[in-house]
Amino acid sequence: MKKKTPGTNQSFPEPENILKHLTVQKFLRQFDSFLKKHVENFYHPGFKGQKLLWEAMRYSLFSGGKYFRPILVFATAQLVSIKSRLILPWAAAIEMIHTASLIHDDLPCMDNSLYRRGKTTCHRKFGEDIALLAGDCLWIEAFRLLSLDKRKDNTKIWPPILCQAAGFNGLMGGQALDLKIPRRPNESYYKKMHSLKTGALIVACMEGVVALKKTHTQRIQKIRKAAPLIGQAFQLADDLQDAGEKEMANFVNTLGRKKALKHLQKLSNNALELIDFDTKKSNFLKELIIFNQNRIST
Ligand code: GRG
Repeated sequence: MKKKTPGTNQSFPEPENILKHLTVQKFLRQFDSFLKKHVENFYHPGFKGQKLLWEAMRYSLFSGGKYFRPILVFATAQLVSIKSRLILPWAAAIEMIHTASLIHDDLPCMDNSLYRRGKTTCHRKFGEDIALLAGDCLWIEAFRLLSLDKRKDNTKIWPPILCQAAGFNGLMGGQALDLKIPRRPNESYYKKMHSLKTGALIVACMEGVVALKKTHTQRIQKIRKAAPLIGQAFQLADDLQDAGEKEMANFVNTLGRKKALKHLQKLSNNALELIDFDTKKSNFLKELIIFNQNRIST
């Protein structure tokens, strides 16, 4: 079924249910068992502390996240014709870093959240000490996983991309900006914070795939340009969803829902235009961008 995307003259596949595609279902099955197998390997029976740590990591990793980032890795791999099994370690490492950041974000010294993904947060279930370690351990194990990849080139290509996305100029720097947010942040403050806190890891999802091609074709350049737009659009959609539910300082509450919606539409359309190659391979990434835009009811 085709649908006209609001604000464009282009027609893209209807993203009613992103998971309906058999190829995505197959990828998610592969991804889930790959991630589970990797995590099972840590298990060390007999000692309570390590057992709890392992349970806390599993509890948070497999707690019903959308897997937007692994799906984005897969969609990018489709676009540049890389087999999905080759990018499983990358998708898994990204999801581990993402989950680590959520565990830490929920801690009493940060957001002090009670629930995550509709379940009790990791620190309330396992204690703050074990939750802190579970977050730490997940991000260290993400890098170990990448270092185990059989293709030696990948073990050199991936870690710097992930360091950039998770560190000072990524998740952690963005979280610091969020913790010390001024009383009246302006638009550029939000843009900077979003691009680090959320955008950096989303950009990394795509960069870790296109970097394997080792080429700089016009197409690859366009995908690289689209990546930060998708990252910003994802955070904006998240803020738009939160704005109705929570009394909090965010882009939407500060600048107004109308402006935020317009901005989301512009970012999504620009990203769609950049990847509008005349090939079936780009359809899935397009659907993912529209899926994100449609998370919001206007
Ligand atoms: C330990 C790597 C590490 C980082 C510590 C705490 C921190 C620094 C960063 C937090 C960054 C953060 C919470 C960003 C928010 C990103 C975001 C929009 C999360 C929601 O993502 P979804 O909707 O969640 O994909 P699900 O639950 O579906 O996975």
